[in-house]
Amino acid sequence: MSLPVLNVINNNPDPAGCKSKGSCGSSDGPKDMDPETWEKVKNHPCYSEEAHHHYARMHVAVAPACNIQCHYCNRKYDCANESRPGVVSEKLTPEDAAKKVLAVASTIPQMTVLGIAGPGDPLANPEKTFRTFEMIAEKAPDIKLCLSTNGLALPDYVDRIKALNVDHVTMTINMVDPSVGEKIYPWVYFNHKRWKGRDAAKILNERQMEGLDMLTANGILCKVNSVMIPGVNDDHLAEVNKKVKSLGAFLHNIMPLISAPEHGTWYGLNGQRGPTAQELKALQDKCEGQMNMMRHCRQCRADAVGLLGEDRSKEFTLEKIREMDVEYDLEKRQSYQAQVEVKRVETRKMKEEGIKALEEIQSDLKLLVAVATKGEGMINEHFGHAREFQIYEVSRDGSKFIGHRRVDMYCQGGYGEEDTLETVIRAIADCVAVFA
Ligand code: CLF
Ligand code: SF4
Repeated sequence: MSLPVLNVINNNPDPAGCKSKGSCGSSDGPKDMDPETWEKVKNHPCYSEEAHHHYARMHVAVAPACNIQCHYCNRKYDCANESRPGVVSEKLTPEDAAKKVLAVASTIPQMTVLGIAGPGDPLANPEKTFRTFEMIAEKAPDIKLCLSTNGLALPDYVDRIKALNVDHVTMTINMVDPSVGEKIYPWVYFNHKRWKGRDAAKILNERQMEGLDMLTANGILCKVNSVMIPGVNDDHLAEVNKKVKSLGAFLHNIMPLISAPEHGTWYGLNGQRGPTAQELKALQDKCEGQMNMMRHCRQCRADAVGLLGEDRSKEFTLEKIREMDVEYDLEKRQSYQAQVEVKRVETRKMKEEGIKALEEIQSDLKLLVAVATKGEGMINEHFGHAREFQIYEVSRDGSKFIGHRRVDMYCQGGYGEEDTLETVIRAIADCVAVFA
């Protein structure tokens, strides 16, 4: 049986993590957000934590080249700024990409966002990136356009981004101090020249700050991604957070470095570790008072398709989409999304009632709980079938999504796998309850 218990412990419609009690349930958006911004973020699964239970995004891998080198990247794979290392995407021409978007849009009506996030840097491949966006803006105008970049070329393209109504730009900013940056970036290619060391980091930093300033001035929402690298920039990211907030960034997504020797990255080969889940949470908590933090990122691949955390890319390979009979039906999409909205409003109402019921409780206690879910904000997954648990911090104020922990499936062919159980228990050992 599926239970809508997440209605009570989740679904703050405010991507900003609004703390005001009972005021966040309006379908018009949170009180502290202007309606124009709410309109931009409400169906974007990355910019709104609540939306990610209902709406999907897709990426098209049209941008192979990159103009910088990050120590956590191996060029054989996708851009690690928005992707797990070790993942390779099928590269597409803009024409194939447009066909793929229409094929996905007609199969998955809750797909609302098209992102270009690699496999290299979209703005190091401007013609392919913008040609793809142009075709989608023309053929599927209801789909939001989203771009992820390292920022080096950004100041040169803000006008074009604006002209195409790309409302969402993500920039990976790992430092605001070149002495930290030189430990992350061995070189950047700028003005027909390869720059190394501190000079390279200085150029990157200046271009990123200029780009962020320009985006904000043009009313384009900017999410900042930062890779947390213990011993390199972990103590520095609070300063990055302050700086990007002061320049008007909308959301900050601090992601863990994923590093292993088999990825063949400089960090992987040199034994650089990633942060633990607890270290990541502590840093996110520290920055949270200062600005909106994203905690539901899945570090998806450059050809990801589906809800965050779900991978349907295999259903839409080049070979398959070339054979598909694609019929883009705007009306059908809109009517499906209208049903989703009805569900969302109901869910928010139940959440408000749940929060009201807590009003009498006098306690500052905060507890972590683990939830097994297949999505849509429901507790609807078996314990043994869960491939991940969503972690929530619950208190009398309601609940806050903290992150997800990947696990191996406990149930194997109908039998519990005791070795796996041990690892599941370790993954959620800091939680006081499991909802499944
Ligand atoms: Fe893609 Fe990025 Fe747009 Fe989202 S992803 S380009 S903002 S549509 Fe989202 Fe994926 Fe995390 Fe990126 S979960 S890696 S934050
Ligand atoms: Fe790799 Fe992306 Fe960094 Fe370029 S920006 S080096 S593709 S991680």
